Amino acid sequence: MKKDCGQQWWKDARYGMFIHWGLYSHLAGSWKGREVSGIGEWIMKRLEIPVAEYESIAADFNPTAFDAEEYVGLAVDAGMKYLVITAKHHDGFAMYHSKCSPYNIVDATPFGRDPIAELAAACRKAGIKLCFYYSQAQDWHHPGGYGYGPVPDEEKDFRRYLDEKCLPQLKELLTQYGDIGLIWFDTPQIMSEAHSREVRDHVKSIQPDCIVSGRIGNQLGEYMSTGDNRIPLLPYDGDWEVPATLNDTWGFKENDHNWKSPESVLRLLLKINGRGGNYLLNVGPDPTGKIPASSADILREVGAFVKANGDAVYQTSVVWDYPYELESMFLTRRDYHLYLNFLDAPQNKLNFVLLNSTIKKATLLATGEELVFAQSYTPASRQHRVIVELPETLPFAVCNTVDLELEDRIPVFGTLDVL
Ligand code: JFZ
Repeated sequence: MKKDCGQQWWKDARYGMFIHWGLYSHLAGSWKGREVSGIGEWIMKRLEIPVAEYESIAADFNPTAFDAEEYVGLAVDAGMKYLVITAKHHDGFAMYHSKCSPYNIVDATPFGRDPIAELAAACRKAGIKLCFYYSQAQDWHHPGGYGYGPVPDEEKDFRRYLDEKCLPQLKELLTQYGDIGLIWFDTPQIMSEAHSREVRDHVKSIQPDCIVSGRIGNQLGEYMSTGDNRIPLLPYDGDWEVPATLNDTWGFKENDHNWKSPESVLRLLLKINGRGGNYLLNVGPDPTGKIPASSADILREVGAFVKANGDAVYQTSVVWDYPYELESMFLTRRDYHLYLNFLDAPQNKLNFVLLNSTIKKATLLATGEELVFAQSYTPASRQHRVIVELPETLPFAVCNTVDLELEDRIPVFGTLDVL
């Protein structure tokens, strides 16, 4: 069945911020001199830290540099429209004030503040949609949760976990912080269809407009989530999102400096948008509660482009019948407009084939400057060609956008096989 999340704000948003933040952030990727390989938020499981020892991290967790306005301000500067924060990851620790489990940031740490309440206020002020990640199946702290070490999964009383923790915590999250855009469920593992349905219905009974993400399990999510940085190879007819890291971990690791360049982030964003998807890009706050400067710098640089060229990003629809991929130009579209997002332009020209629609006008999107263009047709090869002349200096170093206003509401493309 075609996935349709039913929420226009999400379809229009196209770009969001993922935040992985929890007790694991305090460890920054190592514990007792051992470094975790791979993703940092899995440190408890990967290094087999006993529950009681992992719990004791809470006593030292004091991320006083956390500033909700700064997080939300960064999302705004980045051009992102929604924010998904880990309310509870697999480690079972609640990053908000939970009344049904004392294992939470307010009751178990010297920090004592509820960052989710602070973020909710900042998001409301800035017009950013607040959303939660919630690990509904894995809980390494509750005896009934999948992955809880001391009890084999086959012997888990998952019902007890659902009743004591998962369902009541979801209720808290959906009643304590105003309207929630979506809940990003994850790793359903062996959850039965009845359990996935129960969790989904529970969310909908409290906030009917809250979207239930792809990984609720048993095909019951309202949109499709891909793997980390993975773009579907074939067109996907429905709502989908790519969750993606900026380096090689979701939770902060002090030794992971493998940052993607602003250029590769932009390439991903535009490629995803052109194929009709949303891009959910992750940041991992450090032990002090700050988003690393290297992440913030990348997001701001990409954000400058996105803000000046928002028409080519937000509210865009899929352009999927363009017959091949261009190496350094990404097409996006929106009502009568085809956007040519290009990373480089030899001889100050864009020169490409197979757009059959008639162009009414060409402008440089960021400045509104009108551009000279020519369209030609070669009958022998049945090939349409477009040449757009660009100004000598362009506003952005990495990527710029030409806005083609077309006669057709949906662009018509030729096919390669006539060449
Ligand atoms: C999961 C989590 O285990 C991980 O810690 C992080 O939160 C990430 C966003 O989600 O990891 C997954 C789950 C599914 C896939 C990839 C990573 N997948 O389907 O490709």
